[in-house]
Amino acid sequence: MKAPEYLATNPMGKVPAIRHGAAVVTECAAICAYLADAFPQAKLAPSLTNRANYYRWLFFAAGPLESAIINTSLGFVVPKEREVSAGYGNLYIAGEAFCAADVYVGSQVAWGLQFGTIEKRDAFMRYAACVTDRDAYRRANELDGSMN
Ligand SMILES: N[C@@H](CCC(=O)N[C@@H](CS)C(=O)NCC(=O)O)C(=O)O
Repeated sequence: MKAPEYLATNPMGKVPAIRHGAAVVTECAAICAYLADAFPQAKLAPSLTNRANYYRWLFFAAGPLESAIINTSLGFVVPKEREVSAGYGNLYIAGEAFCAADVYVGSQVAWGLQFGTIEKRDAFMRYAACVTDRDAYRRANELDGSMN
């Protein structure tokens, strides 16, 4: 990736990069958007009137999400008082501790995994485990069970 031939394609020396005719595209999100437009028959780009969420998620994943994931993997924690300056704020559903939003979002995820309506991805499984591996969750289940 640092060889001159590859640097001629992507001067940053990073992957991925694609060449399509005369066009060179780097950056994952840009590649996705480019390919969706270049091959409309695949129907991967919504019509212009339905692009609000499409753009939001492409840009969110490319910017805040990538930063959050890399920063976390490097052990960099945004100081609480500086979260307003970070595009992603923090990694919690709401705030920095378990809360009612986790109860509800966690229940939706756990039920979805149980009923097969949510794909069993590692991240979803880990999140569901955090929510269900709690004394309060076990107590609530016992109470539910005793009412049958
Ligand atoms: N923001 C870039 C990230 C690209 C990136 O970080 N690629 C890493 C691999 S995941 C890479 O090529 N690292 C090798 C290097 O920098 O030498 C994108 O969305 O494509």
